[in-house]
Amino acid sequence: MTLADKIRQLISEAQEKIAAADSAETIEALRVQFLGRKGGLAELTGLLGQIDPAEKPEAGREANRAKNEITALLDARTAAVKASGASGSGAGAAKLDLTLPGTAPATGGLHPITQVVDEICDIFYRLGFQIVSGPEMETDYYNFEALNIPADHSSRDDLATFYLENGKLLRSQTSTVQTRIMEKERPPVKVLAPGRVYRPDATDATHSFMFHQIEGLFVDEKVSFADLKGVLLAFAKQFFGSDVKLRFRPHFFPFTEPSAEVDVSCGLCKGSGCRSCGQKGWLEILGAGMIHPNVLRAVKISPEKYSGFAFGFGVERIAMRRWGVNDIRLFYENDLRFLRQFSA
Ligand code: 2U9
Repeated sequence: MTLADKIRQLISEAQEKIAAADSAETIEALRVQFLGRKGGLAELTGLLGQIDPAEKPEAGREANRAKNEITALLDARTAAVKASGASGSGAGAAKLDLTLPGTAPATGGLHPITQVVDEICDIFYRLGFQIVSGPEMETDYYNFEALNIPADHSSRDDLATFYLENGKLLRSQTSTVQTRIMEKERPPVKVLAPGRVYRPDATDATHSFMFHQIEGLFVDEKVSFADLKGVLLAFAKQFFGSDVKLRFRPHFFPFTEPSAEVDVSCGLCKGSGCRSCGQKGWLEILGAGMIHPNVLRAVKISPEKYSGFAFGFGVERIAMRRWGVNDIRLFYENDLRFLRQFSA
């Protein structure tokens, strides 16, 4: 056996022993055994001077390889043993304690607004509504014109809508989505459009330049105001609780006629009046009405044959009611102390 063969044998022996080492102490002992001043490799390289000069170059190369390889194996094994937590088996050494409670991995949670949107979509989905979405950058036509909003209406003012340099605007309501759907599809159309809307309001505790809306719409033959009340009551009972009551107050919207603002009975005082509802017993949650004939005509649906209802609400407002949040800005500040309170 040449000296080079002996060195190769030493490498295999080292590989085997290092792979089986399970503590820092054993690894250190192997380092001394193979690479120490009086170790296996030193002993073999000490023989270099006595061998046939023809065998020297190969033996020299193998000796170098042995040093590098064994060092790398020892280092890798040290890292592996450290990572597994077993740093030693001797007295005083920390051992892997399988009875210790584990460290829970850090997990995220859904944003409270997302939670409310998901829950509301879920309820309307079960009532037969299809969930749809559309662009946030819109045209004047879909945001105003098709919705029967007159040219001089205050919501068209540039203090009420964000106009863009490309002639488009940031939608100020999600009704744009339903109009796009009605253009493409024929009744029955039963859709729910959740999404972000933008209005250049000065930011304060109850206003934000961006918020979330959910609007729904149902168009078919013989859809009546009674259907609207039935659907909204079914929703309110699932979302707020089965003993909730609804109150419809007459209102005006250009895109619905007749229109109403809808209140829910206060969940705290059950209608008798308390601080939470400002002694009124009712909380306003949404707007609704029968789709204006002009809106149906704009999408070439005959108001003589078809009718429909629509409704809309602000998600932040409902989320604030649900959790008693008193400042809308908290939803957008990414403050984990606030957000963590909503992770399920
Ligand atoms: C089409 C036609 C009509 C959707 C409706 C409301 C009433 C409403 C507001 C509630 C608070 C918006 O977020 S908010 O500021 N919405 O009161 N929205 S009826 O009517 C439509 C929708 C689509 C084609």
